[in-house]
Amino acid sequence: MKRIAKVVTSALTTVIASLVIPLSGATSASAAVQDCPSGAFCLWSDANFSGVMLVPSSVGTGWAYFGTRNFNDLATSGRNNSSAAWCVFDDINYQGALLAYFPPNTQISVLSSDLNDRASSARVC
Ligand SMILES: [Ca+2]
Repeated sequence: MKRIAKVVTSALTTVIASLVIPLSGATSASAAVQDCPSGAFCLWSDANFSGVMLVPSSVGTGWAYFGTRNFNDLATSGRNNSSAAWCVFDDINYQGALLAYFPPNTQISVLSSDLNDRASSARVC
């Protein structure tokens, strides 16, 4: 009986440990420029690559409307880790003013106040 209890306790400990690891991983995430994957183009809602991060390159060579991820008119900083240039636009479907141009492997830590919180789409350009 004692041996069975020990095996059950051990199994429960393993299950609990496997439940705790994903939770702690999710809560420890904090946005930083290093979070932008290699080869990706990334935008953040706040200055200096902080706040919520959106990765327009994750859907291909363009993201036509940031509102699909509740990121419309929020971008404040960006990092281009890709070998292609990326352009950020004021309106959906790559329309409106060109707010920012990111040559390959460049970053903007804070968009100027007249361009901040306006981006609605981005694509390779
Ligand atoms: Ca906009």
